[in-house]
Amino acid sequence: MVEETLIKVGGMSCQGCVKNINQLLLAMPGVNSADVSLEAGEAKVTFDPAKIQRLALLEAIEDAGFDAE
Ligand code: 9UX
Repeated sequence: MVEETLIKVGGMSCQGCVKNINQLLLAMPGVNSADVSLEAGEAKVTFDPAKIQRLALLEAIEDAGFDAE
């Protein structure tokens, strides 16, 4: 099962931030894909809800020093 969610991400200043967030999301078990946009200030993530919760995605982004909601 795959669920897609859109997360508002605040605090990204350059494409390095985008790359870092993309990589940290993809490294999480249960995450299938991550598409982070600096311009939109958003991350589109697909994940398996049986393996990971949306809240864990937000927490990982926040732990990296960004805002997520
Ligand atoms: Mo760019 Mo982001 O120099 O954490 S990587 S601001």
